Amino acid sequence: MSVEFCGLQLAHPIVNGSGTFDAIAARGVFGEQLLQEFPFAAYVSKTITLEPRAGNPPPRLWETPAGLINSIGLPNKGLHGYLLEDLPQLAEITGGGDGRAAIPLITNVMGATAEELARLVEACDAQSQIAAIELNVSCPNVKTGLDIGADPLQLEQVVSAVRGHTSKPLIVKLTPNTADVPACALAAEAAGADAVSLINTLRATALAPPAGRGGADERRDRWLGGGNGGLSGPAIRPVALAQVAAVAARVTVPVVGMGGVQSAAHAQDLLDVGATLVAVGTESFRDPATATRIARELASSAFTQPSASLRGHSDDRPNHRSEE
Ligand code: RRO
Repeated sequence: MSVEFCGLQLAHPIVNGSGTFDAIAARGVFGEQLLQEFPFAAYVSKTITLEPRAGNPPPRLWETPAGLINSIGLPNKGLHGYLLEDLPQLAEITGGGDGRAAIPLITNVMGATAEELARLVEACDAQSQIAAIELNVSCPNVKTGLDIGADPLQLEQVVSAVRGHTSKPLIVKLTPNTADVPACALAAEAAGADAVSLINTLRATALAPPAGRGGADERRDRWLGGGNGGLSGPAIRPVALAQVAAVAARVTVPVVGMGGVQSAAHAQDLLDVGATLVAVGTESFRDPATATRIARELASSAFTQPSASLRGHSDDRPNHRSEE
């Protein structure tokens, strides 16, 4: 069941979505049991930025009937704090030893400019405990205000600018909030990305309950302190499946698929449309052992690597597009 991903040998194809499993907090709760039975075949850190960030004001979460809107706002200790405080702990958790295999550690970074991202990537490249780097390109460009990853041209420029700063595998986490996700995936690949991951959360919002003042002109406030947020969970699974299928049909680099995965069948769907790895996200908040269960179920079922014919078997192939 082991899987090769960007030169890394993984025990199985299930990883975590960045920011959805705090391994340091989990170790505090589950102790050594977490190390003995780590749920993921590779561990992706939450997003770090150059400078520390406090994150968005509360409320940060809103539950929907089949999902979760978050507006966390990437609170983090900044690069220096991550390297000094978190990385040694994460390296201990994922480092193996005592009969345990090492779990590759992937650090997720975000910057508002190519220069910021290049500094983050270079700093991660110097750390032997970090196996790979994931670029979160959902950040608004400081000049245009548009998400860096939403525009293929801008994405290609940014990935090209950081590519030379690391020899480690570079994964580009694509945004789903754009017109042509496969075009963005192709741009990332052309600029030297070793893999792409998708989907991040879908832009969403929620209104606060009416204050009860009444009247047709009552202005409802946004519920989330940050205004808008991102929707995850089962509600987005069909969207994720469509976007992963569309991207996997176009790129040659491996694809990490995610979005609403709760079961081995959901993971298998993403593998069947061409994902090499599958990430579990929101479901880990409900049950932190979800990934362990899914990996076991996949191992005990007729799990197979997706065949080349399946990868190409999509209505998203270029020659199936109506405009071509
Ligand atoms: O921190 C967040 O609010 C956040 C990030 Br960086 C992200 O990439 N996706 C998301 O849903 N929330």
